[in-house]
Amino acid sequence: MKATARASANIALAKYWGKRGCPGNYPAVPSLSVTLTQLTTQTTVEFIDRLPRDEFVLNNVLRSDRARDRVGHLLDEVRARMLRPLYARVTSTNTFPTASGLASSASGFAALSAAATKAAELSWSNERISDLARRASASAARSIYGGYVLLRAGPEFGTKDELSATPVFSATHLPLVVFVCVVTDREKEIGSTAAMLRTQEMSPYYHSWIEHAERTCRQIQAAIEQRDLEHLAELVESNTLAMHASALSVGILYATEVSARIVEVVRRLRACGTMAFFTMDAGPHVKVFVRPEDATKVCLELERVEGVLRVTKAAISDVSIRWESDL
Ligand code: 2P0
Repeated sequence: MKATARASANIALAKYWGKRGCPGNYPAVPSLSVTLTQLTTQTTVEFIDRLPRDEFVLNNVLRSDRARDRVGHLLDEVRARMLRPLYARVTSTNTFPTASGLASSASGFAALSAAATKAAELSWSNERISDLARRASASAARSIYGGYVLLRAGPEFGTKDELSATPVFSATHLPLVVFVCVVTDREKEIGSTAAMLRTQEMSPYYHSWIEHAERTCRQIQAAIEQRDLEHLAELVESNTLAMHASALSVGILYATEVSARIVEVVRRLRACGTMAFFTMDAGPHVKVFVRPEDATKVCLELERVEGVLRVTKAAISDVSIRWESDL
């Protein structure tokens, strides 16, 4: 009753920001992401006889806080399907630093969902594992698959239906290099779950954001299909700026002056004919997408920006979940 799985982080080109009112963690908007090479979480789940409660060790630290409770809730869903439910020891390691500019909840809950269902000897499909991951953290549903991955919005009214992500294009359909520009080592002050809830409760722009997100996600998928990088660049930037504007309207400012400087560099590169575009998540770090042939030149420019601490390079991976036998 033990299994190990590894899952990759992802970055959304069309953002998930906002939840449906019904229980079950259904997103209010569709989102579309790319799965990244190298930046992974590896998780081992072992269901153990007579363990008095779930244990969660993250990056060699035993956790007894909200992180452990979130892991426990996901395990409860798995236990509900086990003939003999047991508590589990969960050991998880990120292959990227916690302050690397990438949230680890997507790869973390994806690896946990894969490892937990296998350890419980449930032969679940990827769709069902993706649905399980989504209930814990919606972006984790996308990290079950490689390439370009779509997660639809949840139904508007109460439901218990499955909602899983779907791979829509392979990495080779439109290969891009991603630079994660890390601008601070400080933990963010407000996490994405709390921030998106505050946005949906209080922002005067929330309904505009929902409309914009639905439209731009559709257009982003079409631009990827047509390999239309110019249009894709405009749409991805518009989508992330609208998400940040909705958060800003309730007093949440994630971008810093360093983020703004990176955005300026990306705009200058594009104005001078180098295809580059940016996106930002619930933090000040900026992710920059470029063609593989422009990667070296763009990396030098990004590393030179005042205040940038590190630039991590990744590509799009066609695989996300790897099992112990493949590691
Ligand atoms: C995304 N983010 O699409 C967006 C963009 C942050 C900004 O998905 O509440 O940790 O656990 O479902 O998945 C981060 O949100 O939120 C996120 P919950 P999650 O990548």
